[in-house]
Amino acid sequence: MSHTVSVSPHPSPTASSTAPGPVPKAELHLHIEGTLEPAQAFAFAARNGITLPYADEAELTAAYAFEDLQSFLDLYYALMAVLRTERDFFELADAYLARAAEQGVRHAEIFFDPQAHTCRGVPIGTVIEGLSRALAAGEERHGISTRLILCFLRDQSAESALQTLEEARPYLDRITAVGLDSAEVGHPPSKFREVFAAAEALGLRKVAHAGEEGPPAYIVEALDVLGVERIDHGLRCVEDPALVERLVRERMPLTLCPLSNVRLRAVDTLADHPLPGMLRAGLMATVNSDDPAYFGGYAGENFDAVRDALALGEEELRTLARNSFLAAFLDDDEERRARYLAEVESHTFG
Ligand code: ES4
Ligand code: ZN
Repeated sequence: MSHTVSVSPHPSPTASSTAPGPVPKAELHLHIEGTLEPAQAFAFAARNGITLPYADEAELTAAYAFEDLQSFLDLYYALMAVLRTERDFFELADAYLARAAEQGVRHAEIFFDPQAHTCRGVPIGTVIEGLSRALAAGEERHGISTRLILCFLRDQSAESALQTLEEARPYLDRITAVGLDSAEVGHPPSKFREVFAAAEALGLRKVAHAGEEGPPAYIVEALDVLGVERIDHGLRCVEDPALVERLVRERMPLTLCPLSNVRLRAVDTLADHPLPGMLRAGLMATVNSDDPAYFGGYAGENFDAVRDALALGEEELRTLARNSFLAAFLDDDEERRARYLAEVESHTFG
């Protein structure tokens, strides 16, 4: 062999950055409480003097065999008992941003559930100060721009949602949008007409979970009654061809969460996920992680899983990444959106 290979003791930054990494993407459907990893839950429990009803991480992880949305939510709310201080919320969000950055996430719009904390006596200010401090440092510490989305629990009353919006008033400079999550069936979007109108009047953007377990009619209500700008999940739109046509025409973003759909049995297996047909139909689909600590993966694992199970090609993956930035609430920073979109177009898949 006559080639001379120069080996430098420190790989140059250019050499390592030419290796194809994960495609740059925005995460638009991520519940920060759903990033609570078993090890972190035990660590927070220990320092807050809380005893979890599980002997160790393995026993806790074994409880992650869900039957449906409600069986997941029961554990999700129970484990939140370990989140008590501003430090807990800061560390939770900072740890998420670190993991997301490794997987090519450049921008994250993050849900939180204030009512799940205020009902336990944790003040909304503790939650928002901790999360927003981590998010504000996200760019410098992890190279990720962020937005914060306050979600109302739809299985709580409309009055409780209104009171939560009122409690959040002093912190609205930290909040971009409101959302709607938790147990869907029996709690249609129209129940929250008033609070979404109030949020809009305060200058907040609007999203809502719809069509995860609930029927396509809930997606229509979220659009027509709440005036949302993205549908979280929206999976069941495929049951209503007229609705699909409308969503395509309006270029309405859908924040799909494939691994969540498998774990909560919205689809039988990942190979049965309707994502490829949704893309072919022209729907503005995005791929997200929902509650990554519970559902087996962060944004990168969700991208990899759909690529492998659904045989998505480079152009479909590029479309998903492009859609994520097009659907992001970056209207106040179009230069940044353009930079992210240019990165997507020039990305080389490995
Ligand atoms: C959620 Cl997967 C899902 N659906 C509805 N609400 C939620 N809150 C956290 N994860
Ligand atoms: Zn969700």
